[in-house]
Amino acid sequence: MFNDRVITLALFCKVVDNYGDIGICWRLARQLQQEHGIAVTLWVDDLASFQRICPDVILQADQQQVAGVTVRHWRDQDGVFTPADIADIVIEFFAVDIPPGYIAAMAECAPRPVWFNLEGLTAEEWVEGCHTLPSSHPRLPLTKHFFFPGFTAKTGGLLREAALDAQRLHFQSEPASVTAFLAQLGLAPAEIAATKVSLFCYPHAPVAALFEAWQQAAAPIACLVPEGVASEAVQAFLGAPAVAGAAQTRGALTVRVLPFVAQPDYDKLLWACDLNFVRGEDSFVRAQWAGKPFVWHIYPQDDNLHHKKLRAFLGRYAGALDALNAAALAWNDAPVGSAAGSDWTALWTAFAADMPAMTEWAVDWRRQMHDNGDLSSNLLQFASSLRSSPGGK
Ligand code: TRH
Repeated sequence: MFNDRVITLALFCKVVDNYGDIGICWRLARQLQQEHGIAVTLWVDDLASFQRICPDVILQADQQQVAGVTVRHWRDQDGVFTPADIADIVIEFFAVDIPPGYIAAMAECAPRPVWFNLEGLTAEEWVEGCHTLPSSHPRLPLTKHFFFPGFTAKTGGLLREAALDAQRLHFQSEPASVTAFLAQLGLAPAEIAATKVSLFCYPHAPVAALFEAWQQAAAPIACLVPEGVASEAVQAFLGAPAVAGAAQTRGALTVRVLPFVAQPDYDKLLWACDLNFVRGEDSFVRAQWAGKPFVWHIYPQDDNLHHKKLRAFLGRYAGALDALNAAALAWNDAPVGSAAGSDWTALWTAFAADMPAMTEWAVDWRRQMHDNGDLSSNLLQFASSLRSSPGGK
């Protein structure tokens, strides 16, 4: 237990590849502060990337308050810390190396802080066996616990704010607000009436081939691409720079470049679209809470390890949805073995026909994920159990 005082928590996040991982850490930090009243300090090494998803961030500040969270610019591994500087709960995201001085001060605390390595999301089965396992520090009297997000009750679940469902239902129940939101992003009435697809992926996705297929589609498609995403293919399609506001129609397809919006508006975009292409971890999870069909572009890893993770997820999610399975594999350049291969015209024809079934399943899946609780609450519950156990003092 934490003696009924305000709990302090430090979350260490290193940005990968421009802004990878800050999306998750920022969401987690805000939720811990807003819903659980925790005094959160988010240590982040790259403020410019952070500013992209949270425009309030000031680039020059070593320390600042953003939405109730203390943000510290994590410049290097130096720094001298005393036990008074150490939070009750310390989270390293994705096994980042916390500054040695901070760890040394952790060992001097009484009681010692609860220390987590919060891992990346994967649907692989081994996760259930490793979730919450302890790992002793080789030299210091400290124990770190692994905490895995995941898709089953034997994992930490997925990040989800308590008010998310209500916000989505409210937004979707007022068609006029949906139309106003899309119009404010620049969509023309014909695009609002079309099948709307948001597109967020890594640069190597086969976007040009997909655009080619969509031009031949049976019904109009409006593809909404945030600025900076798939720029090369988008620019080629537009025949002009891929800047926010640019749009072009060819055949059945209109491609429109949107401004890169702040996180809450990105949710609205997912809720307003009929289909979402998402990537990495946070947008992937948000698409699941949206309860709409989605295609996941997984972050590439050495030795195609990501294909294994992709298949593990599709094994849980795609079930009998063959068209979704085939499109997701082709989108990630994973060996397919189906007749369609990566013929996007064939893939899209099958996909479009299956969209009603996918939509139904997406809602069912969302309910199942709900039943696992939410990651922040699960993590705090576990932290509290560690504090109150005899070995946790
Ligand atoms: O940033 P990502 O590419 O994240 C990834 C994953 O964490 C991956 O596992 C990791 O290893 C890799 O980084 C390095 O994609 P992700 O997780 O979807 O985060 C993107 C964030 O951007 C998400 O919080 C949604 C947000 N976003 C906006 O706020 N506005 C937008 O317009 C768009 C397109 C996204």
